[in-house]
Amino acid sequence: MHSLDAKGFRFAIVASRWNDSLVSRLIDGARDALQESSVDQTNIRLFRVPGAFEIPLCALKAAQSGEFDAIICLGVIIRGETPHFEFIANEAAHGIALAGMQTGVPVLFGIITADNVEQAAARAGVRAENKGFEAARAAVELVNLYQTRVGVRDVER
Ligand code: DLZ
Repeated sequence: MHSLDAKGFRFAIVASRWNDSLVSRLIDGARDALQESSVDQTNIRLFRVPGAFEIPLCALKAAQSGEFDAIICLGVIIRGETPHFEFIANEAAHGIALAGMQTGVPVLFGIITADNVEQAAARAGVRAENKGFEAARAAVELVNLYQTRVGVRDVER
């Protein structure tokens, strides 16, 4: 595990409301990871969308705004009895990748895709067992790698 700091960088969390009790745990995990990397609470904005299908557009708009150095996408998609799961999961993954490629802003995939609630809950635990924590750690690594706001870091330290 790296111990990078991300002080001065700004993050958006885009989180869906479906399976909210689990998504809330992902949001907590992401906030924990950012806090551990010295990110100020005021530099974290949370946007909520109805379901995972709606995450990509919100992520794209956040990335296009120029207000954020990375976007962390969080959601929980649980397989049901219809092909809904495949459509939603595929579009969410594809749209999130596209948002990053179109804007050059790192857009992280912190979406659990699980066969059932138990599987999903196991991925919404603590630290390394939490997809939100994991995605936020990756975001911290990437903002350091790309230094999106070259110069600002030095001034703020
Ligand atoms: C409709 C739907 C279903 C069946 N399952 C999920 C899910 O497990 N996780 C999730 O985030 N969203 C789900 N949705 C909602 C869709 O993502 C979307 O919000 C609606 O189809 C409206 O566009």
